[in-house]
Amino acid sequence: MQALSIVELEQRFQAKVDAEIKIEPKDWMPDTYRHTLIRQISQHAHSEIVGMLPEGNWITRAPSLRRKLILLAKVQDEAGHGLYLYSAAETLGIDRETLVQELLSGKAKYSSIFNYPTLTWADIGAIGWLVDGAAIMNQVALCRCSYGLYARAMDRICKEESFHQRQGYEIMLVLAQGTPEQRQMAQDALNRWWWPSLMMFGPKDADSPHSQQSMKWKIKRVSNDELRQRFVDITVPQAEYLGLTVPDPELRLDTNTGRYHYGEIDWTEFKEIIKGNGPCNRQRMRTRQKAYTDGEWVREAAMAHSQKRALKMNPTQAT
Ligand code: BYC
Repeated sequence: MQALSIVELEQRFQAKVDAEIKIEPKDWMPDTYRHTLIRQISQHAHSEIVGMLPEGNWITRAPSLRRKLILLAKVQDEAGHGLYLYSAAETLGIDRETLVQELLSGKAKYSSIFNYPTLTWADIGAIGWLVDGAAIMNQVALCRCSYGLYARAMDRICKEESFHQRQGYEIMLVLAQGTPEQRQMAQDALNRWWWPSLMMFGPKDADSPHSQQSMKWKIKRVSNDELRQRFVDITVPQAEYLGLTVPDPELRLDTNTGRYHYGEIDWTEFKEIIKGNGPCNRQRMRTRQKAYTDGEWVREAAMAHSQKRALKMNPTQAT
């Protein structure tokens, strides 16, 4: 049988995507689809790993044993998501060490949100409520991603993220119903985390270089602006229930559409953060680099152990 040309292979591939048939690791796929997925999934994995740092900062200072246990579990979940996602990226033909080096050298991106500091305990509430809330909004759509492995990973991750969102909202609820100082802490955290949370969804659709192709390939199902709007529509009533004020003077409900109009995001701040100039970018990188160096002996020991085991199972491999 005559081999198919690249154009024919691409047509078949797109027909499969259009018919909602999942693409699996061993299926033929265009190189550009593969690279887009490696880029997105690895950025997502890095975000989970770097995302442990702002919250990890509060593990030793959680206000009670119960809060500490919950926070520990949440941060461990993020580590699990990161490892899970690195494995998903590896199925596309890239090895983990390369991905880790891209993060540590500053070449790879991770979510802008994790370059802001966690100044008070209320920030842990705001992260769970807003950051995990925004992450779920985005990731529920990714559960229908055309790459089957990523979609299935998202299914599981979303379940854990919804627990994270609930724990954050509950922290905010307790603070909002507490003393005037606690209410003020909750309001201050909302003031600082609101706009960075909206930036998590990425640039406006008109300025998003990858969206059009990713939507065609059904990697992305819903656009950056639409997800951001859905997040605002869901979150503003939650803030009202807490009795807190969203820090946006332009925010108003459009009674015709039932959707909120919100003010302009500071895109200059967003661009500076993703260029590496946010309040904590350098600190985050230093922490990851130190963790990598300090963990060298663990990796060596693990590799030696697995090589020894492999030899035991197959002694003919000995050189
Ligand atoms: N921050 O064309 P666009 C979590 C980049 S972690 C930094 O719209 P795309 C959690 C973008 O990468 C949740 N960079 O791109 C963990 C691209 O750069 P390159 C993280 C951003 O990929 C711990 C350029 O801007 N979630 O849940 O079509 C504790 C142009 O953008 C950002 C994910 O990673 C940003 N905010 O769409 C708590 C979800 N936004 O590659 C919670 C998976 C954009 O050209 N990722 N950029 O250099 C996605 O869904 C998509 O990648 C995005 C961007 C919607 C983020």
